[in-house]
Amino acid sequence: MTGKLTLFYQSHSPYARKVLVSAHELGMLDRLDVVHHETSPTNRNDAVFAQNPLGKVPVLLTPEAGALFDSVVICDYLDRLAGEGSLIPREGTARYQALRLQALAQGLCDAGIAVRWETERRPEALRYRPLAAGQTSKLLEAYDYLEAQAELDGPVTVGQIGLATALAWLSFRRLPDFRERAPRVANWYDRFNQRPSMRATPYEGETQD
Ligand SMILES: N[C@@H](CCC(=O)N[C@@H](CS)C(=O)NCC(=O)O)C(=O)O
Repeated sequence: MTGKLTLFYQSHSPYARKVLVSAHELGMLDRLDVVHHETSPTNRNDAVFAQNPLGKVPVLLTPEAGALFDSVVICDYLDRLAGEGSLIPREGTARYQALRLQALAQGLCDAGIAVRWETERRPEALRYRPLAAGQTSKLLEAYDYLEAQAELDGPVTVGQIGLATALAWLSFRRLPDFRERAPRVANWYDRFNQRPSMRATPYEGETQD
């Protein structure tokens, strides 16, 4: 297949950046038309809803499978299209390590977004502190888990990309820092962050609720 693929992207979305970094790592950047879209559950984007009933980015418009979402599915699609299964190992323990790490990275972003609702995005009178505290504890537990258990060396996987783009986003949004709590992870992140795929895709912009 040689046609272009359209990616509904957002320059401050960790999920969208995971997709773009994956495309970069797979050498597929020239296959993508990247179109920026602002999204928020309080600020409807009709063009995004037309492709994804959840109204979220990223979305990838493909010729044969229609509009694909979410980022997990899109990364799988790109990895298969590239043909080598390099970001998502096809078999064995390596496959499940990569997928588990991706799941953890998704959870970091989900929890981070939830914290931001309770600390910044929701009107002040509606913020609920116990929820912010509960979501923050997920971030901290995840940092401890990563520091103690994550296998971060070896070939680049979708799990590593997800983690790096999640950690970068948590820093970008000044959410609880991982550096002191997880110095081994921070060390890995600093090295990963130097990859051309990361350097080419910095976060910018504010959420428009
Ligand atoms: N699980 C989804 C999450 C996507 C997501 O939450 N995207 C945010 C941008 S960071 C969004 O579009 N939010 C709009 C909304 O929640 O309505 C994925 O991995 O792609």
